Parts: sequence; structure tokens; C-alpha cells
Amino acid sequence: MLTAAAAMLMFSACGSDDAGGQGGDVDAVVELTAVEFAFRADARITIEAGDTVEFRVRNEGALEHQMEILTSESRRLAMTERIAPGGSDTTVATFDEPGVYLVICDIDDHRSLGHQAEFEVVAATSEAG
Ligand SMILES: [Cu+2]
Repeated sequence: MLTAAAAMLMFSACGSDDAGGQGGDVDAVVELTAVEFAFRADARITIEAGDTVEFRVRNEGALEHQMEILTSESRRLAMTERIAPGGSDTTVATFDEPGVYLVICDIDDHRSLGHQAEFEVVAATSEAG
């Protein structure tokens, strides 16, 4: 199990009914900013097991960054392209199970320099069947 050493991410929600664009099956949109060496988000949303979440990552740093979503067992659920400074990219992850997940940047030694964070996916409050 992971310890709580990494900072918890505060996710910002953009409204689940307004996730336009491709796909259309997105339950929530999370906007993240990547810098040296951290991921930032403005507000906090709750991700439930079963949710499909679109991650919009903007690089406001001076170096290239990217973003991967990993399970606590290091299975990769989603990954952006390498993002140039000032650029952005989007990826979508579906969280099948509650638990702790990781957001990391896997470029060079960024992760060991602190470019990671963890967040929790809670059990679904209503069983749809
Ligand atoms: Cu990075």
C-alpha cells in the first residue's frame, strides 16, 4: 500500500453535463497544470468507481512534461503525449475500482524529483445494476 507521502491532488471540475467534444461518455473533466516538478489543480472533485474522467493537462513549466495515470500496482490507465512548454494534451481514464491512484510525469527523472501526486477514487454511491 502507498503511504500518504505524496501530496493529494485537488481536482477542478468543469461540469459533468458539459463535457462536449469527442467521446461524450465522460463523467468529469479534470484540469491539471504541470510545472517543475508538480501537478496542480484548483478545486476538488469526487471520482467514483466506474467514472470515466477526461484529464486536460497544460504545461506551464519551462521543460517538457507529460502525464500518466497509474493504479497503485503501477498499471497504466492513461497517458498524454510529451507536452512542450505552453502546450496541452488530453487523455481519458476509466476507474473501475475504488482506491488510490497516481498521477506521474515519466520524462527523464521528473518522477523522482517529485513530479507525481496521488488521489483517491471512492466507491460508487449508487449501484446502477
Ligand atoms: Cu515532468
